[in-house]
Amino acid sequence: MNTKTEVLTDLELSGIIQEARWRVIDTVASSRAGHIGGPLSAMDVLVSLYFRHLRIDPHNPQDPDRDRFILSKGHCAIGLYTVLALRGYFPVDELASFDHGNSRLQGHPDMLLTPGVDASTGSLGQGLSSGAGMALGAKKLGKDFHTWVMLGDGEIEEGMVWETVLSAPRFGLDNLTAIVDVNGLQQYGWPAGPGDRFDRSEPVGHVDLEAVFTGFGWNTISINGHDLKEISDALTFAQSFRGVSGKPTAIISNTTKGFGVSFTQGTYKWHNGIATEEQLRIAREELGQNMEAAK
Ligand SMILES: Cc1ncc(C[n+]2csc(CCOP(=O)(O)OP(=O)(O)O)c2C)c(N)n1
Repeated sequence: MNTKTEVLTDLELSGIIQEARWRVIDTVASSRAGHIGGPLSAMDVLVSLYFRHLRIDPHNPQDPDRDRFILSKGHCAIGLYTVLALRGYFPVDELASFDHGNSRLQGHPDMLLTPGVDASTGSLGQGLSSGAGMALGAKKLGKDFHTWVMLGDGEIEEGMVWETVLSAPRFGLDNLTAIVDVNGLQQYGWPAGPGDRFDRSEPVGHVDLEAVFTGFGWNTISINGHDLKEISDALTFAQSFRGVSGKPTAIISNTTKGFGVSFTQGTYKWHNGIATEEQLRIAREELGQNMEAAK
């Protein structure tokens, strides 16, 4: 397998991340569908994974020895598709077909359609157990690949997540890493309690996820999910545990929803949304995209 990944500087990686953020906003606007806030909060980690850490070959997406990646928060599909396209799994122009009826790029990832998608997701809460199954399969088959799963902090309210958090250490899955994208906001803010469903922009109470995962028997690392060095160190750390620690690893990635663009960041209102022409202009400028090349 060609696992060779070009060595990119942080500056080069930042350039890819900026372009990816722009393409998410632009694609969602032209397709008039998709999500913005979650893909943008996760983008630094997604690009770091695909351009620095995953052992993959975009020309051979079904290689049995490849690392696996599951985007458990499947509504952020446009973020994953953008990174897959930029990494060479399919032409970047194909992003324009996002969420069209006959497209390979559906609103939620479909492993049977899209090169590079390892699991179909979208019903929140299921990706970690699929990942644990893949990691267990690797152990049973004596394979050396690593399985990575990205979850949303809203998503982890689903009970099935915790069944896997409880059981993965028992199976010694040190080849499994869960990355929780903690952007502090869900679809309509943060649920506040009975009868209080919408328009909550602040989390209620604080869950110490580092203590919780550690208590369940995981290696746990907390990072700023927009800091390339912290991301890189955490992903390297997680990889280094494989075959050694006997424990799965959780990366608590603290991020800002909609990160990188002034009008999307820090608000649940851009969980999804269609940018106007004026907002597209602002986003393009703030993300440093060449005005001519971008349109
Ligand atoms: C089982 C299930 N329930 C509800 C939804 C609808 N839904 C889509 S996104 C979302 C909020 C998710 O929040 P979070 O996991 O924090 O994602 P992010 O903020 O990163 O977009 C919800 C409730 C779903 N996709 N699946």
